[in-house]
Amino acid sequence: RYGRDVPENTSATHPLALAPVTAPESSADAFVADFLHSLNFDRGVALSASSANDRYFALAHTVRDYLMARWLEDLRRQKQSQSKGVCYLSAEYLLGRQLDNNLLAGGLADIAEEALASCGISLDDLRQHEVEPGLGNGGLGRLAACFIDSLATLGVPSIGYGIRYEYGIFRQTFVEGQQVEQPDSWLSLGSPWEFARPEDAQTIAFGGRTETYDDEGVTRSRWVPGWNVQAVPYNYMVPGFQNGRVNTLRLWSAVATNAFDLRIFNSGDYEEAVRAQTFAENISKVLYPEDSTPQGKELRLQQQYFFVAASIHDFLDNMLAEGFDLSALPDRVIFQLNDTHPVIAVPEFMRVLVDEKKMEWDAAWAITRQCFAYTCHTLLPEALEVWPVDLLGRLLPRHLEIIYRINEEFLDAVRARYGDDEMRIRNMSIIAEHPVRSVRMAYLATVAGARVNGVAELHSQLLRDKVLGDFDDFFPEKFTNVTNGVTPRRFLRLANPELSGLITEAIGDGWLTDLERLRELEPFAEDSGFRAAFGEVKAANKRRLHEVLRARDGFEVSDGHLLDVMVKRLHEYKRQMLKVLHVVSTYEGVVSGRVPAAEVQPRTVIFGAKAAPGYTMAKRIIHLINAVGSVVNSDPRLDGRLTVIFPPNYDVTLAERVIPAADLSEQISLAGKEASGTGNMKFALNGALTIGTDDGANVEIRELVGDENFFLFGMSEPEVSESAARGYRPSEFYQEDAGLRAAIDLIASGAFSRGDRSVFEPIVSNLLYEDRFMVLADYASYIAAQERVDDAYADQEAWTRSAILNVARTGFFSSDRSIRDYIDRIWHTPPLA
Ligand code: CJB
Repeated sequence: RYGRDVPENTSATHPLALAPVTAPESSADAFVADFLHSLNFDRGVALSASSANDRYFALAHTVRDYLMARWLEDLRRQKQSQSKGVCYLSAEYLLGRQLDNNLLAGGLADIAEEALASCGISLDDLRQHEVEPGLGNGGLGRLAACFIDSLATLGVPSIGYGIRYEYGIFRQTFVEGQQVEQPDSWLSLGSPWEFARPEDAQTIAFGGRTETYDDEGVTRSRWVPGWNVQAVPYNYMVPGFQNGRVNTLRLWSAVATNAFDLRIFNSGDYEEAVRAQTFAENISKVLYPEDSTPQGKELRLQQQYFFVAASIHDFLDNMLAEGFDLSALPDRVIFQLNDTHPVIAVPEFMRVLVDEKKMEWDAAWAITRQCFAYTCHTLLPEALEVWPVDLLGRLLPRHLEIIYRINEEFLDAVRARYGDDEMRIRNMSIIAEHPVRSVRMAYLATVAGARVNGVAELHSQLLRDKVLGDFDDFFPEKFTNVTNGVTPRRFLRLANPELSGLITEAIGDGWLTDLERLRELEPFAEDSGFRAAFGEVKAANKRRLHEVLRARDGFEVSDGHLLDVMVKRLHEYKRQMLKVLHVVSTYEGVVSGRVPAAEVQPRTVIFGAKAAPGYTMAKRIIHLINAVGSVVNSDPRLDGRLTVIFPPNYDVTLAERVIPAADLSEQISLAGKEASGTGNMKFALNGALTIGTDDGANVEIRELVGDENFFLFGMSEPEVSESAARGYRPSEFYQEDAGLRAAIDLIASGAFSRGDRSVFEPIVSNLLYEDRFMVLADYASYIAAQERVDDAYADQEAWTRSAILNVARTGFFSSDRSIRDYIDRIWHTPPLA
């Protein structure tokens, strides 16, 4: 489907330039020739002298060449058709490795494997060579990566815009059980997937002041910036799944406008001469390793403005037809704001329309309100981004004026509706007065956006009821839900080839682009032969994971264990602590002699989690997990029946190995705190059963798979709210529950810290006296649910049946469905002709 009938270089003058751009011929022999050509001519080496990196690059370039003709065609069509498209604005794209995805999308995997084998090269070795671009923190960034895959697969005219961080999410190592961060220099050997386009650079201004001036009798405002940087775009192909479509991801890199000051350089002050360069280039230097808690850092605001300003100008300059009537923009583009990070795009867009294009304010505002939509990804109040007015005014003075005017007019409308209800006005103002005067970016996005969506049913409801309740009252028509999804190409087909093969054998391969068809697997749950094959796939995935963990980290994992997995960012609301208490309770039961080791269900618990470098409590919890692991794993009294493994540096590549092997998926956040979760979907689709609270998308997973195939525990969101309102006292749970008390006391005793009680004391006292996320309140219910897990796992036939039903019933969670929902509920984009 990536055939050869592609566009003509219609504007060129040489007769040969009128010939179609042709894709190479798809055969193993042709592939060998192209691969060797790339090795010789792009890398400048002979096969016999080539390094693994040379071969990986040559392979990637060959794959690129096969996709190129379609990419050029799609770029041309998107520009020519002028139909409505999506600009997805996201500060993060957690892409994962590209090679396999692009081989799959291009339908080239078999040919490439055969071609390389004929040169004595293993495709698998080259796969391992790729350093994944970790340009995101966690769920939000991975969601953006799944969405661009689905946009391309569905053929939606779209472009993803973001930042080309020179350093992505840090590499996590453990030193004596504690997290140590190393820079992620993913570009040190270059990336074969990117195309620098310095000729499309945009100049991005900062600082300075504003002024008014007389424009032929009209008084206008303008920005007189203080300094600027160049935003250089890098394009990445985003191929659809075997549909001949290739979209674009465009990531911006910051470069100094003037590389250095030659006069100062010649005077010998080399440091000063390059100061401006360093300053400018810092903007895209490193991804902020925060997840859910914004850091009020000036550089972060610079990053945000840098990429959205570059993206808006890029779209207006390069994607619109000559003489485009700007009042038609709402029929041409929708800018989707992935959380609050890109929200500064709203005043930038207004500034362009009003100051640069000289449009009337009201007309510009009417356009803006239709051209943006906002996705909120959180419920934690502290995660709603705010920017101090001082900082924003210093960095972007004209934008601050525009925000003030938007707010003034909005509050006038609020007054017109509700009268002088000062409390309400204060609560709804885009400008917060306390503790410091700040701009509330989520409110700005809500006021400006045509639509505001949450990322799971419960989350969207709580947004309407609580976080943005006043806004829902004022603009009820804006609020909608789009439940998250994950791409089945990466997280089923590529991550779990054995299960994919089994599914395809049973129901054909239509499920890869129509995931609801997994329903057709339901009857196979009753088929003992299928169950046996399914069980064999799980066992093979476990063996494969064991090999990876052995090679990667030197872990030895036992066979025959229930594989219990909790992988996600380390955050108190996600409650890794609850999982630790379960492990400690099991351990304590055996070593105290209350439970014979022989009665313990053999389990391996795998954790994977990075903590934000400045998040002390999260880092302590990592330390505790490692400490518990080293004690539990080496205590002979457990008879090898309980193992805790915490491979460092959990990333997309490791996720693709861990998830297909898991039996049990831990989704145990306090109800009302996890907006959606997407790991939960990946596990269910790969046949793990979930132990989870009624939170985020767990609610929808449970509804779909059925109560009997899901281990529910814990308080519901209304119960959590009631408990908080009554005044939550965690120590009461400690007093009343002997098992809980024994587990906490064991941690407090220094049993996991060589007798030093001080090491984990902050964790213990936090649990006993604060416990903001109510770990102790849900402990008993969690332990009871884990006992149900043990009982269920003892009946392997029934367990496998449930696992198959999890796969069969979770097709809803394809990101293709999410994108269709965005199209129906928010974007209203037609498919590209
Ligand atoms: N999320 O990953 C992040 N980072 C944030 O700063 C805020 C939210 C997560 O987004 C995911 C995608 O929507 C959600 O599934 C997840 O619940 C949320 O925590």
